[in-house]
Amino acid sequence: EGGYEAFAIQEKWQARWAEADPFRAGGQDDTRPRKYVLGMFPYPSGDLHMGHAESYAYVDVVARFWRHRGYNVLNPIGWDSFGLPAENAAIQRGADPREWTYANIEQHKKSFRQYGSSYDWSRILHTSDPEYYRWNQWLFQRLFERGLAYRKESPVNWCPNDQTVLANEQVVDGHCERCGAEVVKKKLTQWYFKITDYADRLLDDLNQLEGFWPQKVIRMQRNWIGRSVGADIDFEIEGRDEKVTVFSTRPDTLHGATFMVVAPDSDLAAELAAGSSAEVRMRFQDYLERVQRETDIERQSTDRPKTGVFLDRFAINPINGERLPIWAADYVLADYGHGAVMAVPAHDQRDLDFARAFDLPVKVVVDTTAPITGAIPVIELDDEGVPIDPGAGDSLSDLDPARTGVALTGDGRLINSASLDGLSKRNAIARIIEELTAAGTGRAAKSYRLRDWLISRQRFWGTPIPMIHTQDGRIVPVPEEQLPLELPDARGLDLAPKGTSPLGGAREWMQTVDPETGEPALRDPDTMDTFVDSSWYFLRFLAANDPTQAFPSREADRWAPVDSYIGGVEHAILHLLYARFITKVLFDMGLIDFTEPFSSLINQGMVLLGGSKMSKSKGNLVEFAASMVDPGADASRVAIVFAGPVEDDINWEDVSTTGAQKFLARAWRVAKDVTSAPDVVWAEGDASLRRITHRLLADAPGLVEQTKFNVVVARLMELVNATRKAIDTGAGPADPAVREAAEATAMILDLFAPHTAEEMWEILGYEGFVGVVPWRNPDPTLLVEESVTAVVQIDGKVRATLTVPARIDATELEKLARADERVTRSLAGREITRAVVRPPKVVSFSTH
Ligand code: ANZ
Repeated sequence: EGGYEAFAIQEKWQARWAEADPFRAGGQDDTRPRKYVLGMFPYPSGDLHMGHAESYAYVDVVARFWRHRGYNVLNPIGWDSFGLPAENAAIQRGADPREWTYANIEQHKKSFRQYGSSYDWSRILHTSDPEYYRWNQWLFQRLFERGLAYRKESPVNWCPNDQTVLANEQVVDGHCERCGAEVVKKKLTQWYFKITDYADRLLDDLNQLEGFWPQKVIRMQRNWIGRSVGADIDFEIEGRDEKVTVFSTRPDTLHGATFMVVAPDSDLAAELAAGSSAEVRMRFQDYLERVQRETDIERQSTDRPKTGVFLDRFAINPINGERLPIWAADYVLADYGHGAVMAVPAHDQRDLDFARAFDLPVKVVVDTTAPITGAIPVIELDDEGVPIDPGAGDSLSDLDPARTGVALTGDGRLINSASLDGLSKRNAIARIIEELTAAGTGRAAKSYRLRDWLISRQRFWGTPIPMIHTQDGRIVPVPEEQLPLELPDARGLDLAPKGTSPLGGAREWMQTVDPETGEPALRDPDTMDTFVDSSWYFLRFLAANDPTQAFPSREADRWAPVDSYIGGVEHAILHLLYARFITKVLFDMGLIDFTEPFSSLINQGMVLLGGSKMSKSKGNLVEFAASMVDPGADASRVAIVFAGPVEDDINWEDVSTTGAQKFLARAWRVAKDVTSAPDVVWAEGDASLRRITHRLLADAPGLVEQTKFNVVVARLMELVNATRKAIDTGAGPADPAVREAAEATAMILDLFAPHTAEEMWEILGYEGFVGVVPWRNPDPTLLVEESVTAVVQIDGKVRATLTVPARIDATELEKLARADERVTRSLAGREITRAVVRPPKVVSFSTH
């Protein structure tokens, strides 16, 4: 349609917003309730594309919505600007990572302004600014004081491509989360944050997020933390003073233990082998070398043949004094539990596979055919969904695991277990823990999959670790008045990855003094994982320019936690777990009064082109910046939001930007055509158009809160079409209902196409910004639904009639019918065996 100049409208309103700054969050004197809306901050790479456009469109929908609903909204933007891509790009170009980073940030800022995002631009932060990262250093030192930051030597994940260590969370299926290279193990001394101290709270507090975070993310975090509940049991070892402790989730099966297995790469295994014959030592060495070449994934895979070495050493079962041969085998991992297990082949599949491979005894101690009264039957399923628990009807002798090769993992009654005989699994676990505790040979225990967070990196472009290594071997914090400890100039430094931090090559920078003795000392050459930067940035926005503190607690109490956090599901564990951890630490320090950082989380799907995720490396990218010119910011946003539910992936090929352009032109034209004055009474005019307008005013808030943004756009399209019809063939352009519809359209359209909405608002005769006008309350008299009469039949006879809404659904109608007093009276206690429901008019119950 002629006349609608998308690009000119866009530029006009951006200039006005830049001048008036209408989206700055209200200060302390602002008495409106608050909402903190935040999009996961971008990494300043050079390839902003439609995937980013999607995420930031949703952020703006939510921020604008709460403003219309009368809230004081904080919606800030910043950049996660340390990290490897900048460093790698700089190495390729022989440039300074700083220059590459800040040039990209400038480009991003321009794009976000062109997109019409309603940010509070006064709070911008970049994590690579010394004003920001000095507070990372402050945080590190606080964790250090609390014993939550420590150094240890252990086998770590090493990315041979990026030449740096990685946290467990950054290893995906054995590969580097960032570059895809296969990760290897290397023994190194590194800095860790003690996230494992918080494992229980990180797990238990997920319950609070139930219903507010996507189920999938909650499940992934639960699995990642991986808490198992059971017992630690101490075994004496012949010829060794100290006992060996094993962790078991099935201490009830202790009588069925027939051997012990230790992780070949544990200190314990080496020690046990060392105390054995020369031949055993040799065989163990060979085996160990072989195991060290295996990945954790290989070791945990259940379908490969079991391997191991008998160490010719023996453990004593604390419950019955039996001698158990000790083996080293790769299916036991050194860093889980205690790196040793009591093997119960009858009831554990891995142990059974091993026992069958090496001809070790199998002793059944749980009769899984015995019924457990009062227990809810649990049917375990294998990967294909087939029940693995041998069903009732079989007798125990038919199920002998030694013969069938299938371990009996189900519930049942204990046998061959002395005092435990006859008990169910659950009761037997409780009893054995009591007995072991009384004897001092065991205790209730938990085990976690979660490991401490390895935070040091051997790369340049990150926060320097604020610690000093003294000549006499102490490690002490850089004195606080010397913070920020700034990065040295990158020029003249060799940034090429070589396995040690480039900062080590900055001779002068490395030299410092021991703050206690004044003797020469060295700095720590490593930098922090950038996930440290992003673990608390949402708090820095509360006073992004405050040089005196990381964040003011008073502002945190006012604004945080974040009400709506929006971003990609790729952060389900990494960033979101770290931010939750640091939040709890800050709570324990008394700096904030909440324990979860993000009250609700929205994960958007991906934007695909040619079936795969847009990316520069794949060359399938529609550039964010280019989309601002064609089809324009508003049309891009509308097309993306309309393309489907928030959490679904979008195929860019299926997205209709022309459809969005046409819709926006139609909406604009409606505003143009309105001929009544702004002071028209909102209570008159075409009743059917009014009903459509008011239904949308009533429904849109709920739809937005349920993130059904695409439905709101569809309903807006309906409203624009209905208004067009009223103008052309109905009440005409002067009808008050037409103005009312056009105004409501502008106000709601602001969530998706703010430039067009502002333009409409101006055309409709208003001065201020539509972006800040309060939501119009729907007129309840226009929302009354039509009602109809429904009949309820029982066994073919009409027993009751009900007055119900015309749009009632089957479930609701059946519920009303069942609850009706005449119906219950006619049933006289008989049971309904069949219900046929045809909304809105018929419910038919049968009782036989
Ligand atoms: C005896 C037993 C009998 C076990 C039985 C299971 C079933 P989750 O649930 O993953 O925590 N285990 C303990 N430490 C291990 C390690 N470092 N590497 C490999 N396996 C290890 O598993 C806990 C169970 O895994 C423990 O309970 C132990 O085997 C084994 F019928 O102890 B069980």
